Amino acid sequence: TRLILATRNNGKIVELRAILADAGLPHELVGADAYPEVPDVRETGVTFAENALLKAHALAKATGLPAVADDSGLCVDVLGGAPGIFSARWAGKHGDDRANLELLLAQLGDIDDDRHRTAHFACAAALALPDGTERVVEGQLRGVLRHEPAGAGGFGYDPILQVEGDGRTAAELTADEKNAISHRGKAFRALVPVVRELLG
Ligand code: ITT
Ligand code: NA
Repeated sequence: TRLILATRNNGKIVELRAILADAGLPHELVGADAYPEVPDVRETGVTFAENALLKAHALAKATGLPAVADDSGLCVDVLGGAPGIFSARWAGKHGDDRANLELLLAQLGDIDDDRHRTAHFACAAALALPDGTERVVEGQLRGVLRHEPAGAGGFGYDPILQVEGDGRTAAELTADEKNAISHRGKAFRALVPVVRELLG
């Protein structure tokens, strides 16, 4: 059966296909771009979980098919958890990854002590069925924010998050290495048994 990936972020789609395939999920995965007539939902939630559920329900309701969604972001401790749910448009324009991370580095500019540059990526993975059934689980990846971007892999803020317990940024990991430890890998691997239980 078909499972909709309720996202238009290509970086996420690439990772989700690999994570869900590696977890042995047998479903045919179709991105939201296959349903251009379905309008993007307004992300009015105040948590990652609420926004992930909004996105999953919108696609499930509109298509009559089960849908999974990802809401994610970077939470910086010294900024009280910001950018958080506003990560995709921190510098103003939605999805401008380069501007977003440059602004964040500028905001942390004069903080030299790594103990004050701690942060984590967070991901909420939601499943919604057309009948309104819903489940949501979360994952995190902790690290320290570098002063300069490094690495060409991944997307978003990956070049500036140095992964805890590893010397490298998330953008310096291979795709498989990132998925094995990432917020998204953790959340969606936790969602897989739920998908199996509800969809068979
Ligand atoms: P959809 O709503 O269509 O899924 P989006 O990009 O708008 O796409 P979000 O609202 O969840 O999705 O915003 C996620 C942002 O958080 C993303 O644009 C990145 O800036 C950041 N982010 C999320 N996961 C990340 C990761 O694994 N590595 C680096 N940055 C990440
Ligand atoms: Na969001």
